[in-house]
Amino acid sequence: MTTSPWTSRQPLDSRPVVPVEFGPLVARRDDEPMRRFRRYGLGQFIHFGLYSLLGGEYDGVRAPGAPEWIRAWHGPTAPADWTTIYDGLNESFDPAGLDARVWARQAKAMGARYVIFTTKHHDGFALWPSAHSAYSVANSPFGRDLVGEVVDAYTAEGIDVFLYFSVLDWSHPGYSDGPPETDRARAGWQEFLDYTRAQLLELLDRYPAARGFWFDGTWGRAWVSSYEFTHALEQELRERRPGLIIGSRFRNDEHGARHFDTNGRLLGDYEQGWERKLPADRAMLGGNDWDCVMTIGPNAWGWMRNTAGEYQKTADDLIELLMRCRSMGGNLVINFGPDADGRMTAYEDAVAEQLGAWISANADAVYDVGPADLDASGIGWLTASEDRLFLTVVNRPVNGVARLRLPADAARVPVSARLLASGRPLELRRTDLGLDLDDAVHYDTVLPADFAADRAFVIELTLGAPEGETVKRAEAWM
Ligand code: FHN
Repeated sequence: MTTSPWTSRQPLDSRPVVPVEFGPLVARRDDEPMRRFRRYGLGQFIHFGLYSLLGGEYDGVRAPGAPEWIRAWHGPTAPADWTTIYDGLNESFDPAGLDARVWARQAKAMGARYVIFTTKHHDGFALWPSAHSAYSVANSPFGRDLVGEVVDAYTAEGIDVFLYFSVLDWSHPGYSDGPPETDRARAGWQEFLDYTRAQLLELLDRYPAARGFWFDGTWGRAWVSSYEFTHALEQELRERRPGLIIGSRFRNDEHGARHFDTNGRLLGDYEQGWERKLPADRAMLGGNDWDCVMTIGPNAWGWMRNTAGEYQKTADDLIELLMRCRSMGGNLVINFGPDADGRMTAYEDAVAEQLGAWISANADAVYDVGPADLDASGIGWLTASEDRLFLTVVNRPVNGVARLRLPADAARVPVSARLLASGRPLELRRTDLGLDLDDAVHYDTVLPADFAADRAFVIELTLGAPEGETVKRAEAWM
């Protein structure tokens, strides 16, 4: 196992096993919710909250950093009394164009099978009328239960809902980054823990259709040192909602190891650290489930009014990322940041439409598939189902021949090929290059010269028993 980019975990067998009392509560699950998770393929992330009213700027001045972090704005460009101004935004929170059913219909057409929705981001503003905080939609002109509307609208479209919840909470006086050192701070921290637990149980009870929690903001040292509490709370959440899915960000062990315990075991149902990055290969994943959450711009999760100078990923970029994730058994979750009115941006609308068109034409390569573990020689990304291989071509070979390398003794090999979107049959050749010491055989799919494509396309290869064998000639003496 190779190490992950965000942890210092070592290959399991190179270190002595350390006693861990607050390690994983679950081993790799194979129940229906997790099997469903593996089939999702594409997800949608939505970042929406008070920060969406601002779009990353105030009074025409652009704040540095990500727009959803704007409350943390400080330094010479920050407006005077900035946090007070920000914290009062609930009084004008009333996104006039917000209709969760429009979001959900768009997500459905795009091909998303799950959504992760920000119930509460770092600012602490709850998008449901929480009984445990005055800082919520209940105290805004909007007044509606936005979390409930999202859960209902997406569930009605057959899209599973995961509740994003930030533990880091700037609105709670007891929240602290470092471990509390005075009696007063300890009491405040305990209040914060009670409040966090109460809100999580409240979310579970209010929204029985939600499939899981997507935790964030769990890096603070006080939270890390509260491992007994988080261990018990994870257990409580799982007991309260059997089948609930919890990612690896929620908690750490008693040695401070996050995502993975000190012995390298995953702390949750799936690996949740792949934020705006992808594993280089499948070996890095150590067999764990995972998803990758990705922004369309470089690093803005909330709406950004002015994106000048910031590259926005195209539908082509996102299709390639999606199929790269799928080729390694993961899901891609694309982030959307609705604007101050609660509407997706024109760019997001366009990307969603283009993705939807591509995915609906190539659905078999996207959803109920796993990795193929074959070398696609840089042509693209491979996914596999029971009896088919799907090669998503992103780099069309100049000679028009898409070559796949298989072990010479493979029990199942491609026996026919066609273009997935149109069904057009393609010529398939078995090619033995006759290289000395080569233990591979190649299957070449010939792309017709008259086949034009301006976007990635998928070659579907049906698998069957190999026919015929390479003639073995005597090797020359050397
Ligand atoms: O700080 C947040 C950020 O604003 C955003 O919510 C992302 C989404 O994965 N998570 C945090 C950083 O890990």
